Amino acid sequence: MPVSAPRDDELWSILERETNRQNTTLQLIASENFTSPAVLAATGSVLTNKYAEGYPGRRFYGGNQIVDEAEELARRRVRELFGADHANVQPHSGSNANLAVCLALLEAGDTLLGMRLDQGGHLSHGQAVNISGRYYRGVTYGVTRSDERIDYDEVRDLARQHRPRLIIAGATAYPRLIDAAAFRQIADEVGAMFLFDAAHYAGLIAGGAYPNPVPLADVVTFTTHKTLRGPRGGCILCREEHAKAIDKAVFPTLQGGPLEHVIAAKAVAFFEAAQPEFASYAAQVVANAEALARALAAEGFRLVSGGTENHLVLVDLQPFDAELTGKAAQEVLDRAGITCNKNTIPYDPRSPFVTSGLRLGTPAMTTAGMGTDEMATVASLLARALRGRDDDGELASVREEVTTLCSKFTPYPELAGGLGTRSG
Ligand code: DSN
Repeated sequence: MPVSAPRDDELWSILERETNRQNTTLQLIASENFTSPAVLAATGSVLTNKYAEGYPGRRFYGGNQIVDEAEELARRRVRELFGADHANVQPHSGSNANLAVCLALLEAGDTLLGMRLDQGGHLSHGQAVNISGRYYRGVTYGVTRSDERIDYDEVRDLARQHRPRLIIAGATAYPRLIDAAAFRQIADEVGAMFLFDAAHYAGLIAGGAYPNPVPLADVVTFTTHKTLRGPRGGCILCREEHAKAIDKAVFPTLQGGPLEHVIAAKAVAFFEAAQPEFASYAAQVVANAEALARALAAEGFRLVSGGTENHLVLVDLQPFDAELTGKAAQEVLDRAGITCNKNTIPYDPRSPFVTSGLRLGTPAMTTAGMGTDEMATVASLLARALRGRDDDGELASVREEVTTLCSKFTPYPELAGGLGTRSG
């Protein structure tokens, strides 16, 4: 009897409405993207049915000959893409990837040095509320008040003072390039290992639009769903000397059965990122961010660090409107069909739940086909919505223009008429 199930209209209507939301509103969240139909198909494939604890050729269940090929393909492709000695493609997320690195390289109580969360770092880089700051001793560095760029002198001073076992570079809301060579030098000086968390930059690195940290770092982690445009998940690249410890930390220490359907989709994304068109995409993501930055500045917004060198801009709302918080701006923009997230800015006077900033990224809009001309339109729509935030008519008018713009840049036109797979 073939596999079947009763119709689930309740869930499928949710999926259809979310597809419609993604097709008809502007996606400016810097860590989001639109995967290809091939990535979607692999994620929804029969590989979801297979248990495969272990690694290719060394599994704890039978029937893994074909799954092994998929995981091996993903490992080979990602090693080649970034020029890495070793790859582990099993982490379910970026946080898991970072925790696995800590489990592999540190003992409980060891010190790690990472970037402050409220200045652009990440929870998993040693924040007190995260396991990385509970099981390990997290020390944090930040950006200068003057130019809002990473304060490498502070990183060096803290490294000398605290002698961390691991130094972490990488950020979620930092619009500038990170100097991996400077981190390597500091790590060498104090005898620390160096982890570069490239979650936000992996696609830019693969496309040649951001310096590759792999030759400089002991370990590089990243998520596959941001600029890299793959399925939601994590990945670890490391030097051969750390390979065994990393693999053991991912399985069996941290995770159980790997998500082989997601690993297959990662293999698809690595293949796509190796194509020449992906280099054009990565360059366009950065060009679009620069264009968006210029247009926002012309609208009266202040940009943290004065601009951008990557895929995102961090907007300080205070000079635009001293009363406008990041939280209120995010809510207003949602009503206007513009999706983004509130974000603390360096030395933010407001709490992380309120904030004085917005983080805006170009990866998704660039995938949808938008260029620098559209970035000027996006900045103008965003400014209009925020200026007219108490005027329902103005918000409705912006929303209509957003819909018109998105109708020319629809990420999933083939899904616009419905998903078509709901019946059993
Ligand atoms: N949640 C991701 C981001 O938005 O940057 C980081 O994990």
